[in-house]
Amino acid sequence: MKRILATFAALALSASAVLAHDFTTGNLEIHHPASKATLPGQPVGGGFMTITNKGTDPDRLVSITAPDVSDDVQIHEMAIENDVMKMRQLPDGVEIPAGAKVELKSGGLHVMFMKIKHPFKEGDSFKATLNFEKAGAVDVNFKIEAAKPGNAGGGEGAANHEGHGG
Ligand SMILES: [Cu+2]
Repeated sequence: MKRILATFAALALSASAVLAHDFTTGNLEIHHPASKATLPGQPVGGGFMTITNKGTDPDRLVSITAPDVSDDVQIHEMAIENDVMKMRQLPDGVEIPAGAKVELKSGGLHVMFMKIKHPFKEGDSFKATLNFEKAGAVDVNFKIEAAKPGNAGGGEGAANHEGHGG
């Protein structure tokens, strides 16, 4: 009986996960891939999401493709070097340790869509494929949100991206 109840709970959870804009593959759960509307002339767009690894083996987000919006999608991290906040590309991608939740967000790890083919407009969305070392390719949808959300730090992240010429 306990087992049946647990199954029902899992079903209910996965149903609500769909509404919350989540994508699942094997042991990986990709929560709410989102981008931000770009400012006029802004050549790059940021990408944010949370990846949870429910498995017992680590995996790795190796690369991302999104040919509708960019031919060069990179994985970046923000790091402080000599008191200056800098972005640097992670050519090997991001490790998703077993049991861990890895957050890609403003001011930290993030996806960068270089030389975007058209401006990102709030309310739009675009397709992308996340390529994991073990889980393989996962198709997701990035929702484009307002450029400056009400929370502190969001505007700062957008400003940092703006100055990111390559
Ligand atoms: Cu960046």
